[in-house]
Amino acid sequence: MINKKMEEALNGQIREELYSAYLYLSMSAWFETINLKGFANWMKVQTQEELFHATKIFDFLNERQGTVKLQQIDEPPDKWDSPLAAFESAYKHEQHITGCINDLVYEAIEEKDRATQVFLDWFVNEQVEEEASVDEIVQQLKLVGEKGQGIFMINRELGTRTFVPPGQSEQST
Ligand code: OFO
Repeated sequence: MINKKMEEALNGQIREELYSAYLYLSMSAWFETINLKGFANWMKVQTQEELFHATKIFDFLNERQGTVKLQQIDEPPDKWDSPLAAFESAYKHEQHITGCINDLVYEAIEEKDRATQVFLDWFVNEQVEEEASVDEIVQQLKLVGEKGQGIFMINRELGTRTFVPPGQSEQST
């Protein structure tokens, strides 16, 4: 059975993951308003990834006879200055999430909760992918600049992304 301190920390992480989903869904909506449907698609798939992360912790807490307590989720921003600004902000957010996961690992070590440590390994690896996939798009956007054909090429490529539950197949980005 999971202890109360760890349970509380994991419930906090469910909120973080649901906020990530909310943030990327908001970015998807914004990309729709500027007619970059490929970017909007990428963000919608990212939303599904985040819901998967939240649900994975939800299931783990239940499995460890913990209690899931869903918390209030903040309202995300609803516009950005440019596609690059949105992806830079997504990258910053992923770095924040990596920090949250690392803090959870340190807490699990402190609590001598070996099962949670092993569980969190998946998230540690996932964050490496999360940061890398967002950074790749940031770099592409910097390369092509804010306007012109380059943006539409990236838009086309991002439009092909589909949701594959993490760990079940190849990278979905
Ligand atoms: Fe984007 O990795 Fe979860 O939050």
